[in-house]
Amino acid sequence: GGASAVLAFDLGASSGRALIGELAEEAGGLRTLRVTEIHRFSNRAIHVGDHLHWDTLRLLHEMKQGIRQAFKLGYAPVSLGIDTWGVDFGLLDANGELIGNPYHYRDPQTEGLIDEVASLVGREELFRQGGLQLMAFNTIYQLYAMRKANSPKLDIAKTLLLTPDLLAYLLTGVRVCEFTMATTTQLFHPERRKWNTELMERLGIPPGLFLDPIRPGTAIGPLTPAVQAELGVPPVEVIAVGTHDTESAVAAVPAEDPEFAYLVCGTWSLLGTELPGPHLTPETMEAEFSNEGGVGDTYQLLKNIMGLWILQECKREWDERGAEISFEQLVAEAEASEPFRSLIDPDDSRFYAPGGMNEKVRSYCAETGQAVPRTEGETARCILESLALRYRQALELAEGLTGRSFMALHMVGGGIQNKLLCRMTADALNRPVHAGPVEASAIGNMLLQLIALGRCADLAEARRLVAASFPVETHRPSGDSRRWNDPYERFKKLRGDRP
Ligand code: ADP
Ligand code: LRH
Repeated sequence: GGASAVLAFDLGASSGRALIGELAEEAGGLRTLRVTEIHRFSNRAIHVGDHLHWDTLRLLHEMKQGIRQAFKLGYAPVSLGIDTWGVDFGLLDANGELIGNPYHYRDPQTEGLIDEVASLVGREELFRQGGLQLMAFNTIYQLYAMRKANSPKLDIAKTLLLTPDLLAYLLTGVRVCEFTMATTTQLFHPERRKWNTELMERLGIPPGLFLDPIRPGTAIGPLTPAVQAELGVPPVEVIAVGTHDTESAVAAVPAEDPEFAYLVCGTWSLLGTELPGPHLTPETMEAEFSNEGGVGDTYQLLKNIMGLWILQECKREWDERGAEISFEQLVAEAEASEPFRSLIDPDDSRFYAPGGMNEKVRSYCAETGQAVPRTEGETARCILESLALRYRQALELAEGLTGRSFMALHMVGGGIQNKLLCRMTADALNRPVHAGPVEASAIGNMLLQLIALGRCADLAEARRLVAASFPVETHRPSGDSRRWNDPYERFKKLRGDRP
């Protein structure tokens, strides 16, 4: 323990966790990062009336428990960092108080708004000026929805804080806007590298809400005296890391080749590659890829894929019916089920909203003239094979856009605990999959703290530290990956011409 520990809070859409990172000197001067999980809590959407919200105050409470626990266990972290899912935000009033409960990005308020905003601004302009795949959850549509609903919250709001900045504010009293999260709003101009105030004005979004972005790796301030007193802890420094979880995860990919391909695999699947700047060609727009600001002056060219959300939701239903089936069991049952019996397009919009997921999978299969999954195992197999095929398509698109050829795929995130999915991906791609680390977002979060504290020079050194510290499991294609070619053709047909 002692003076070198840092604390990372990684909040995903399904769970939040607190992890301690400690730099250790090994024999021969090799440094490694030792990571210990000290607190974990569930996170989910709360239905209130017609809306879906995050339980922000409970998240704050759980973070406080994490800080308390870090000191109770004797780690005495010198700093802490927070990374979360993208796009969501809270609004502060003139007295600095949080206005209402922040919306969950799956709130139905943004339905149909991509087309509406596109008819005002033009699709090409929206992409060129925002850099992102046009997805209904992007902050721009959430704010436009509030404006359309004449939300009084928007009228009294003085400052908008994206989720990690909001949580940091509740702990420090300091308001900042961290760059990587700013780039998930679609209101940040990727070429000018500043807020797109003209676009905000056109849509009735008050530009005054937005603070100038700060670089990942900037100190925010210490815990407030009130928080210190409540928890009985010293003034730990809060550092703005790569506060978008996806960017923290990419920072922790232990790749040697700078032109690597990655898949951040959790609730969402983000497949992409790292570039020095945004890639805003018409082809990129057509392929529906995003340009998200990363740490270390990078831009991430990536595709947002619906991901394990679909399986998570099916499991939630089975659990609620009393089946209480673990992910391990589900994976075993999927493995024992017939291959390629039915496929879905994971990015079909019906899978986006929570609830009724089993029925949605069945109806998708029935409507497309396929066998309908009958068991948990068949359902899981259908979802996992479909995801692996979607990863192949996204990887091929990324190669087409960048002219790069990827010899392998790095997979990180909670989803790699599903080794069946890793093996399926290796087979579908007919390329090796390097899986690890699982807790990439939390580790990337720690790396940015270490850089800010001067204990690690830069992103390249940070990635070498990850490579030296965590095992990576390589899944090689099984040799009969040709079996995946016909299903891939079937899969592409299901998606029609869509990229
Ligand atoms: P997020 O950060 O978006 O909340 P995670 O990166 O924690 O998501 O990944 C959660 C996903 O990981 C779950 O939806 C589940 O599919 C998968 N997962 C978690 N634990 C296991 C496990 N033991 N075996 C297989 N899959 C798992
Ligand atoms: C993954 C993620 C992803 C999207 C979504 C809202 O956790 O951050 O990059 O932005 O959540």
